[in-house]
Amino acid sequence: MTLTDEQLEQFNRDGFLLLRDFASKDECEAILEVALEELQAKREPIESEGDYLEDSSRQGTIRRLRQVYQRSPIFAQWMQNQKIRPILRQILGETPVLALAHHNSIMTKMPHESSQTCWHQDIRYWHFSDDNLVSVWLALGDEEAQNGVLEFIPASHTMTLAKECFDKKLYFLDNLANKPLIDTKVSYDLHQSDVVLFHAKTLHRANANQTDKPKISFVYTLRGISTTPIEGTRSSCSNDVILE
Ligand SMILES: O=C(O)CCC(=O)C(=O)O
Repeated sequence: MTLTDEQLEQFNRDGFLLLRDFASKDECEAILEVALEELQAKREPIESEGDYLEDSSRQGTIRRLRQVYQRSPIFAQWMQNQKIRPILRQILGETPVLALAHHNSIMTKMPHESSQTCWHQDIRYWHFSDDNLVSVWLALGDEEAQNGVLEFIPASHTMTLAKECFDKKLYFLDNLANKPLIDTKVSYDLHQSDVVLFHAKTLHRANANQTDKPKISFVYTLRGISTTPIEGTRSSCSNDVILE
């Protein structure tokens, strides 16, 4: 499967693209089954809401199962699936490589105990030779404003944003100066099997989960083969996988 010229143009213009019903129901259910087992067992490596918020009372609330490629062939299969490879090649303009040091995760938003994710660009804490990186988000259930669906700022991946627009942790400030840009935000309700592709520089955020049901999603990142991790940084700490 490949993107139409219009879809590719849309990705390049907006920095994100929705592919409805991209995965099969069987793929999603198989991923969900293993994800629920891993979540139930609280199998490390995990990022908790406590780590994230620097709040020890939320230490037990899982935010992300990390390094999922290495956990189960079911996860690895999804990340290596053949259907998406031509699309990734179109977007990256060259051979895609799984960049396993970062988004290689089952993401959750747990009811009542999750937090909002503030506006950010993923690239802020990544270290690569350039920013030719794209993430693949797979919805494993319904995602909407109430449980924390992703919101994006169109074209933010192409913008030069002043340092003053960000706080110390490099979150894009939700303030008056940034409001005109934030007001352009876009999001789509997602359903199981929907995929969203987004560029590593696209500003995005998500609400806390205000429903009674966990929201569970899969996210992984690819780099173009000539985009290399900087030696000695966290981005270089993985054996990345070339998808020929
Ligand atoms: O909290 C979320 O669901 C958003 C995840 C996200 O933006 C990220 O991990 O970069």
